[in-house]
Amino acid sequence: MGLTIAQKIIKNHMVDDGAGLPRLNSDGVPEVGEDVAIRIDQTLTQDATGTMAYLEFETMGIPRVRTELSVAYIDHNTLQSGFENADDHRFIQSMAAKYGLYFSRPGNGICHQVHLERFAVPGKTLIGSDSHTPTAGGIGMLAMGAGGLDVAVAMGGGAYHITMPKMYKVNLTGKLRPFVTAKDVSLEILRILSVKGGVGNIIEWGGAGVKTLSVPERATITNMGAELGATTSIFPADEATKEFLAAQGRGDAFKPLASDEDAIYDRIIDIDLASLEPMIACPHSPDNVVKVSEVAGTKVDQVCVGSCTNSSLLDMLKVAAMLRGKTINSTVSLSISPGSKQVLRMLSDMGALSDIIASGARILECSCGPCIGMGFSPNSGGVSLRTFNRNFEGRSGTKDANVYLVSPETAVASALMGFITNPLDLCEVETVYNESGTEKEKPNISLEDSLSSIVMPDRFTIDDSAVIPPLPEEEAADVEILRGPNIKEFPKGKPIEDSIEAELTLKVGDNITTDHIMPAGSKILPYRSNIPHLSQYCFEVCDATFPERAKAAGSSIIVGGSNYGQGSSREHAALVPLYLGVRAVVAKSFARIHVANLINAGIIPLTFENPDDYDRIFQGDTLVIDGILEGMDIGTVKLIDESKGIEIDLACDFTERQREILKSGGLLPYIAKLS
Ligand code: MIC
Ligand code: SF4
Repeated sequence: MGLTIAQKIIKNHMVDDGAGLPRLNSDGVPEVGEDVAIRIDQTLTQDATGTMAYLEFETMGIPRVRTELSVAYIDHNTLQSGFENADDHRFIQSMAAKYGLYFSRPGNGICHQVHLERFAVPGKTLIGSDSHTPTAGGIGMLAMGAGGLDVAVAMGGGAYHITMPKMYKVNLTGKLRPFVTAKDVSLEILRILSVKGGVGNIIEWGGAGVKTLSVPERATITNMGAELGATTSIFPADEATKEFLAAQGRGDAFKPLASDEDAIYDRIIDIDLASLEPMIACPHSPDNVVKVSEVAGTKVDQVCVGSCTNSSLLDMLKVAAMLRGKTINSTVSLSISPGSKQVLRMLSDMGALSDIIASGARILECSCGPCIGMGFSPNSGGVSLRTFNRNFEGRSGTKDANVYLVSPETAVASALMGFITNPLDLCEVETVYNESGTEKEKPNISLEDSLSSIVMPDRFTIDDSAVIPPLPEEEAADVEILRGPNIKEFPKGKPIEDSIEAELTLKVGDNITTDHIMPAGSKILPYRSNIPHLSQYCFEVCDATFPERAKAAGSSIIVGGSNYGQGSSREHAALVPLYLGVRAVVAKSFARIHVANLINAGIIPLTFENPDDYDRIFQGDTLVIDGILEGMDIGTVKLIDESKGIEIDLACDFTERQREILKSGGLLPYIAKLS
C-alpha cells in the first residue's frame, strides 16, 4: 500500500533510542498508537518558553547542539516594562552563542513566520517549544509543537517521542473566491472537527485545490491545526513550494513531496474551496465558528491584524490594498503587526506601509504582541476582531472582552465600517460565464482588482542581518552565560510513589486551556524563568484562590474534563502545578503536548475509565490512589474517594518509556540515568 506524506517522513526519521522500535505494519510504518522515536533535524524556541528550555538544556551537560539547525527566537516578551525580559533575551543570546544556535533578534519577527521564510525545509523534521510550530507544515515539513524540555532533549541529539497518529486527509477542490481566504479554510475545518477533533491525528491537505494556494496561505492552515489539537498538519511540496523557496533565495532546499496515489487515510474530509464563505470564530473558543454574515452588524471596538497565522507579506499587502485611500472608522482602534522584518521592510519599500499608516492604523512591532496579551488589550467588555488563532477568555489581557477570530479581509472590512462586516459586501460581485459555460466570478470594483493583482513576489528582500549565526566552536567555548536576577531554580519532580493521598484541590470542566492553567499576558510573561513568582497566578482565570489552597494542602490532585490542557506548549502549565504540590491530574482526556509535559515534569496523568465518574467526585474530597506502580504495568488503577466512600477505575495506560520517566521523577532524571 502507498504511504501518506507524514508516514514517509516518519519512516525516514524513525530511530531506536533505547526505548525499542515500534510495531510496524507491512509497509514498515508504525502501527497507530505505537510510541515512535523520531530524529529531529531542526529545533526552534521562542523567548517565553526558551528561557526554561535553555536552563533545562544546560543541566544536560552537552557542549553544543547536535541538530542540523537550531534557532532561538525572541518574539513574545518584547514589551520590556522592567529588566526581566531584556535580561532573559541576553541570557538566551548568550546560550545561543555558547551552544551553536542561530539567534533571531527581537524585532526580526515571529518565530513561525521567520522560520517559514528563512529556514524551513520540505521533508525534514522540526520541533519547537511553541504549539504553532506546525506552521512549517505549509512547506512540507513535519513540524510539531513540544514542551521546552522535549526541545532541549532534541537539541542534545535525543529523539522526540510521539504516539503514532491516525492519518486524516482534507481533500481540497476548487478555488477560493475573492475575499474568502485560507483563514476561512482554517475556521471551516475547526467548525467541522472542533478543538479536540484533531487529537491523535496528523492532517494532510491534498487534492486539486492545493495548487491554488500559496505557501503562506498553506502555512495559515497548518498553523491553526494546533487549534484542532492535531499532532501536526502538512501540505505536499510542489511547484508553489519550489517558487516560494526560490523567491526566498533558498531554491536548493526544495525537494518534491507527495503522498502515494494509493495511500490510506483513516478519514477523508472534502472541502470545496469555491463554496466557502468568510467565517468567524465567536468568543471564547476557536471552534465556535459561524459565517461572518450571521453576526454581521455587531459593533466592533478593536481590530488586530497579525500573529503567526496571518502576518505574511501577502496578507499585509491585501490589508494595505483594502485600506488604500480610506480612513478607519472613528470608533475602532486598528493594530497591524507584520510577521517579520522581511514583511515590514517590503511593505515599506513597496509603498504599502504608507497606505496602512495613512488609514489611521497603529503599527506595532514584528512580534506576537496582542495575540498573547503583550499590549493592545481591548477596552472593558470590548469587542475585538483578530486575525489570530486563539480567543480564549482573558487571553487578550481584558477578562470581559469578547474576542472573535477572522481573516485579514474581514478584519479590515470591519475596521472600516465599525461593525462586523462580511468583506464580500464591500464589493458587488457579478457572476459571468466563460466560454466553456463554467461559472466565473468577476467582481466589478477596483478594490477587488487591486486584491487579485497581489501575487507572490519573484524575489523577497533577503536581509538576515537580525539573525546571528552560530559561533565557531573554538570561540563559543569562551562565551559567558549572562543570567539576570529573575532566573530562579525550577522545580524537580520526584520518582512516582506507589500511593498518593491528596486533596482534590481543584475541579474544572471541559477544554481547559493552558491559558487557564498558567495564564500569559504582559504582567505575567516576564516571569517564565521564575516559577515561584509565576505560581501566584496559576488557574487565576478559573479560581484565584487555587495557589494558596494547593500550598496549604501540601499534596493535591486536580480533576478536569475532556481535552484538558489544550492550547499552548508551555511546560509552565506542568512545572507550576508541580511547584504547588500537584501530584496527579485526573481527566476525561488530555491534549497531546500537555500530557507529555505533565509526564516530563513527573506528574502522573490519569483518565476516567468511565467518564461519568467525573460527576461523582468533588472539590475538597480526600482522594487516595493506591498501587500505582503495579497499576502502571497493568494499565489501570483504583481511586478511592475517602470523603464519599466510593471507588473509581482510572486508566493509567503508558508506554514503557513514559513509565520509566515517571518512575525516575521526570524526563531530566530519566535522561541522566540513560547517559
Ligand atoms: C501561545 O500562542 O499560546 C504561545 C504563547 O505562543 C504558546 C507558547 C507560550 O506559552 O509561551 C504556544 O502556543 O505554545
Ligand atoms: Fe505568538 Fe500568538 Fe503565534 Fe503564539 S499564537 S506564537 S503568541 S503569534
